[in-house]
Amino acid sequence: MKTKILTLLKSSDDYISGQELCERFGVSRTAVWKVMNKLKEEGYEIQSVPNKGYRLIGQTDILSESEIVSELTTSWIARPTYFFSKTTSTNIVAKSRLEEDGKSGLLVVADEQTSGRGRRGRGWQSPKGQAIYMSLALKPDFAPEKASMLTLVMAYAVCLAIREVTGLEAAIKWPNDIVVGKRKVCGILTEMNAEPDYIHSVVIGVGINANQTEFAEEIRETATSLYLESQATVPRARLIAKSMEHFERAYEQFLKNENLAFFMETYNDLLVNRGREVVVLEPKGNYEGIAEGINESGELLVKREDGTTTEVYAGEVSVRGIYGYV
Ligand code: BT5
Repeated sequence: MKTKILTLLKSSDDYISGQELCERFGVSRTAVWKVMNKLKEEGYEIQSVPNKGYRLIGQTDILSESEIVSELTTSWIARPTYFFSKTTSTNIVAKSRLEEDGKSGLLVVADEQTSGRGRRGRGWQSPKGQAIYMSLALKPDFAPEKASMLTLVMAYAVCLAIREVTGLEAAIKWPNDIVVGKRKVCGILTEMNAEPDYIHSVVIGVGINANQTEFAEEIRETATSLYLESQATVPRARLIAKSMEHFERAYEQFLKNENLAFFMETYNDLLVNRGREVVVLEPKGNYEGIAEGINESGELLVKREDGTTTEVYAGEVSVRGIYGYV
């Protein structure tokens, strides 16, 4: 009921009377009053005026299950959403929730991570109260080798959501980063539990630097936050909800043909690497070339000096700009 009342308060510019809330939700005045107190405890500013009712004032960055759900417009992605004020890694929690008989599409969000993870054993700095840490767990029935495309679908969705919510010109750094200017604002880690021909679970973890004002020494040169770039506090719950909305739309398209042909052009327009010299860091050795964009399998096409084009598979490599991170 708290989420329903919050959603109603958010959609109304005017006061909503206690009587109306009681009738609409079939509860007592005391119950409504208790919900209002809970919301105030969570940080919402709620005006209550005798004979008029309740009104929500101000826009704050509150991260809670109710706040996220009150912003959600998806039909099955991020339903349910589980929120934790602190966790080890949302990827770990999402995987175990799904495998303990959870629903495909469940989302785990945290306000802080104690062991945030990057790819291949790297870490993800996850301070409290400033950023977004979320993991979407899916149980798809396509072949395991297709799962790496989900990283690209998520990068696309989050990039569109960042643009929509902040107005910043966010771009995708293939395959798993989003950058603003030349610095990283988001990293994505897709992990899969599969047999050779069967996926048990895929977890797509997303870390977004929303409102940090500073970064640790070792990433100061390459990281930034949406707040630092726009000088405006980002409503994290809204950004989460918008990302999920774009993901749901794109994922349903993806499922039709199990390839990325449907968004290839728009994706390539958002690609920061396009037309740039890149170094491909492969386990077998590095090479350079010009990144031309992705193909419908999500591979990055890199034109080599000898005129040949290599299709780089997202699962195995990193790509750097020739003079630095981008
Ligand atoms: C990534 O790895 O970029 C994937 C990050 C995924 C984080 C999310 S948060 C929710 C979910 N739960 C998790 O435990 N993880 C996911 P990679 O491409 O390997 O980049 C990692 C590197 O980025 C590190 O080695 C640092 O150099 C740098 N880094 C660490 N924290 C950062 C931050 N907050 N912002 C920007 N760069 C960061």
